[in-house]
Amino acid sequence: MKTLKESGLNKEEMIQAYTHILKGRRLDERLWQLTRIGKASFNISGQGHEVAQVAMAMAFEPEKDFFLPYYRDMTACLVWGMSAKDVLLGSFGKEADPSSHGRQMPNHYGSKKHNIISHSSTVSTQFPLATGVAYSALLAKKDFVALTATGEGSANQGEVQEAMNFAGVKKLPVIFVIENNGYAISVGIKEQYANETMAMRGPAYGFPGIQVNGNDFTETYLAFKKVVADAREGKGPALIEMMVQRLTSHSADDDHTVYRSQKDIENLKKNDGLLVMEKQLIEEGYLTREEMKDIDSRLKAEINQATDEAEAMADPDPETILEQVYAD
Ligand SMILES: Cc1ncc(C[n+]2csc(CCOP(=O)(O)OP(=O)(O)O)c2C)c(N)n1
Ligand SMILES: [Mg+2]
Repeated sequence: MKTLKESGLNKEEMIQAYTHILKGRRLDERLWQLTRIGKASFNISGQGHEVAQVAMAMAFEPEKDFFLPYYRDMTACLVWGMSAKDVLLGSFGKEADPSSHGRQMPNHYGSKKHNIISHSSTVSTQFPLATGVAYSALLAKKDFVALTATGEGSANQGEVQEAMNFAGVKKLPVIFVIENNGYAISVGIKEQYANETMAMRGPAYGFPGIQVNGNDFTETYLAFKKVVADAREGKGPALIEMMVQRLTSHSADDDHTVYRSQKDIENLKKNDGLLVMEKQLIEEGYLTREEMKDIDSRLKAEINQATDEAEAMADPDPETILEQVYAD
């Protein structure tokens, strides 16, 4: 593992990174609770992906770069500018939900204001869109970069290969990410792909493919810093495979104890990226346990308030159901 200091981030930025990671975890726990008390229809968690997602997103410039996330990317969307309330509005299906005005399922994050382009439930369809966004940067001679992510199972969809191939041919400023958590719902990686790593598919399309330990904040952050700088300079795309863990069931609608042993689940929890990061922060003198507790209390209060505010907002009017869905 690399030290946090090696990231080159200053103390304030590192505490900001930790705050995003913890906020992602606490907000996801709230979304999960809402499904259990029947107030939200669905949730799909990024628990175990948060460290990697924050390291990834912090390497971009959200004011000008575009993010085309997948359903587990809530924590990265927080770094990109979405608020806890924005996320909660989507889970409650409210008219003010910035992702789809309550028309889409929860967790299909989007925000016009924050350059986040919402995706379809058909996995990986965001990949060709990201290639298109990057192509527009080239045609308009702008220096923004597109970022898109998907899971390792979904990376086997045909359009992922098409998107990466075209981006390679045109040397487009797009970073493709595979968040490899070892499972596609209940299917393990041995049944998903035969190549040794997912990262090795990058060179097959003519650009770098890098595998990182997603629990290693610095390794992940530095890998992204390099490929984002290269993409901005016109050197073309990159593929980054982040090795992460899915600490929960696939979604609120399945039970992973049916296809994972109790021992496997316990081992995952022991290697939880949040705990790894907390240990590093203490050892390297960024934060004390007390200071972490204060941040946690502040985040819990913020999320409680955001929950109350979002819940009190108006539901969509059934008469307007086709608005916000189709272009006029
Ligand atoms: C084209 C398509 N096939 C199947 C599904 C159903 N589905 C949704 S998520 C998922 C598993 C995806 O696994 P992975 O890509 O590894 O991502 P993870 O959920 O593990 O992050 C499947 C099969 C879908 N939404 N779209
Ligand atoms: Mg997976």
